[in-house]
Amino acid sequence: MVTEISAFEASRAPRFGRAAGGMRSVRAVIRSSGRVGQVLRFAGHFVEMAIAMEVGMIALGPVLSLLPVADAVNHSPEASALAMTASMVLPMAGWMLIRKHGWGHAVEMTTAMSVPTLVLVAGSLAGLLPHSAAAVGMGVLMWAGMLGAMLFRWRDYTGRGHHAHQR
Ligand SMILES: [Cu+2]
Repeated sequence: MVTEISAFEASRAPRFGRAAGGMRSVRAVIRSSGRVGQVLRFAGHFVEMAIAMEVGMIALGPVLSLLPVADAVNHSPEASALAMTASMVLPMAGWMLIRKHGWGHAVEMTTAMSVPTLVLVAGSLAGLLPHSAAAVGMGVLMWAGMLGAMLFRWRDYTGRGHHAHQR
């Protein structure tokens, strides 16, 4: 019995060693200045901001429903697209400031993510576009805007550690 356990432990030990080594090399790749490291850090920043947006949407939804504007938001596709964009973009910008990306980049990304929706809302209210257009701005163009703003600043969002983002 004892020998069985020790044999089991012996067989597992190298596996843990390999796993630890694997973790170390994953970290080394993430920190490296190579292409793969850059892409991983870029993707990491994107995921962080996406999480801030989802958390904001989930957290601010109930708050919004308590406000006097709730009725307008529920009945107007334009108002609901604007409210949802704000509830996602503002926490994203806040998170960028916390992560020391700087005001410049936060404002730039906020603009890239909000302007398409504002344009579609304006067009919809003017009767030039269908009422459903506003939701396209929020659901698709907001994410495209975020990705675009990040690609535009590729070097800043692939930098190692958050100090790389400060100018
Ligand atoms: Cu951002």
